[in-house]
Amino acid sequence: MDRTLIQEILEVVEQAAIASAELTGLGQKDEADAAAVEAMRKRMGQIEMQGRIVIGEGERDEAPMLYIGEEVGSGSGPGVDFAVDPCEGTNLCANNQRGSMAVLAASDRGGLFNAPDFYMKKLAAPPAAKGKVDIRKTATENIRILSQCLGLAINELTIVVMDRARHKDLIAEIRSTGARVQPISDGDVQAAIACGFAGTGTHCLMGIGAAPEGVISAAAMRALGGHFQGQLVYDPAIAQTSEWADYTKEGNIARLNEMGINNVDKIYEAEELASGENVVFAGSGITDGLLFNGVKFESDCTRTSSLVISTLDGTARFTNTIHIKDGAKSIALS
Ligand code: VTB
Repeated sequence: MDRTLIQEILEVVEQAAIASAELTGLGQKDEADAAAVEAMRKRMGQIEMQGRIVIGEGERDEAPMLYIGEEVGSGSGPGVDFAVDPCEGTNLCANNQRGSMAVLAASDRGGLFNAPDFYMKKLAAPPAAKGKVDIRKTATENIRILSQCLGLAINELTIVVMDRARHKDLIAEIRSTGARVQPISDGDVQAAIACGFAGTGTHCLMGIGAAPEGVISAAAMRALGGHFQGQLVYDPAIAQTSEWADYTKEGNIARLNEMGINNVDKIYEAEELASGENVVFAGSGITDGLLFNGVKFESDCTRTSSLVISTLDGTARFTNTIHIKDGAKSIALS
């Protein structure tokens, strides 16, 4: 991977965000996802690389495009692995709510964990708390550590947790410490990355979300120097999801073993989930969010707001792009 790739990767997420944003608020989550997938794949095809999807829209028989194992790019050039979520927060997009974005992580060959389509317990925190908070500790202990590391009183801390039945006890425990809980309906990638920046008002992400999204969050946090740990969740009694109504704990363990994951309780550090020599995260807002705005359609242009975090040059670049329409007559600065 080299630095020229960063610009192309930015354009990939911008195009996906624009395609999804055409459908914000229309209640069409699958269509919004499909539009983002198609735009992402098309732009990736123009990049000189031997790209490969390691986390995508599903297995080959479930997804027509950006399926796991799909080769993307021109077919010559550097080998690059991608974890993609072309429309992260499809419900947020369909309902025109905050926090939907087009995201991907990229790395050298073999540099991203091939996460199974399972759940993952996650802990994200700012760089100052990296290696100090620990997913093995209780929420109460981690909140005390966070308070010390950040120099903030416990009641000044905001902990984001996905609003799910499985988190009832976790939310009660966090509140019992005096810290504030911010429940979110979807979009734990944005919440995790927001912990990496001071001033977002988000100090920690706790709880269980999806594993593939965990790898994308981990890539961003590794490049930022923030804290991220994940542990796969295979017990339906813990995940409490209707999607696992017919699954058993034993059956899930067997599925993980078949995928080559034998230590099913392993705790993964950010550096293991995104282990490549170089790691790039790119995200572009579909709807407005904590990190950047969503796509704005204007008569003479379309505006996108994005973030690329890269270990290649040690940068987090916030970018506002004006996509000029043919015959444009007047484009405001912002
Ligand atoms: C999780 C979360 C994502 O969808 O995948 C969630 O990581 C789905 O969780 O950010 P449930 O199965 O519990 O509903 C998102 O919120 C959006 O893709």
